[in-house]
Amino acid sequence: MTLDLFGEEDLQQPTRIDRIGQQAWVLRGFALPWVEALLAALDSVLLQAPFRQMQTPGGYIMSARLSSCGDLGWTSDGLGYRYSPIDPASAAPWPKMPTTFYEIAEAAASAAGFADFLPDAGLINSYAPGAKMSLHQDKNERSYEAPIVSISLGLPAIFQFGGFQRSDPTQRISLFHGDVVVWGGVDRLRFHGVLPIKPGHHPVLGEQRINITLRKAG
Ligand code: MD6
Ligand code: FE
Repeated sequence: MTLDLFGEEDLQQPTRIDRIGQQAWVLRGFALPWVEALLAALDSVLLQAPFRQMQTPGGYIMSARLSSCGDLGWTSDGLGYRYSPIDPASAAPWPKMPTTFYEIAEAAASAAGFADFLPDAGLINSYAPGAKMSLHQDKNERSYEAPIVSISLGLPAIFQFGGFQRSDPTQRISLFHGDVVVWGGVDRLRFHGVLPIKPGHHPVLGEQRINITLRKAG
């Protein structure tokens, strides 16, 4: 047996954890140990299902571009939002959920107190500078029992985390490359959004922020 005194584990920063709700947590840098594998897997998903712009049910064009992977992907056609097993752009099933996505989802959920999280939908948002996400609730999933795990990559964002009414006050939380937000339980239906992304250049992702949310939708 060899003693690995200075293995990778020993060189990692301990994760900083910020609590933003009773069952909502920001795990700072949590995805960094996986980030190379994560980006490679993301490239492969995006080759099969490229980012596209979508329309809200109100007829607006969303400023963030979207793709999906897993058994269920997110579609919006002006008639409403829904999860679908088929990517309307290719008329084929969504790309498989990469192993790295499962690993991060399970590890982050578990660190936040949610055991055995097994997502079936991975939503991928790309934000160019100026793009935003208005306050919304994630409520198109069949059940709200499972948490949501959200991975931030690239340019930083200011995340708004509110209450159960759109007009409730919001916390503003900066999210950086590698940060993971996990929320569920009593906080699962809180309104949240992303303020317009500030112009900038990220050394790995360039002029872009990518957010991956892993969910149990079906
Ligand atoms: C974003 N995220 O961070 C947008 N939803 O770009 C979300 O809308 C979101 O981060 C549910 C849970 C976590 C999230
Ligand atoms: Fe959301």
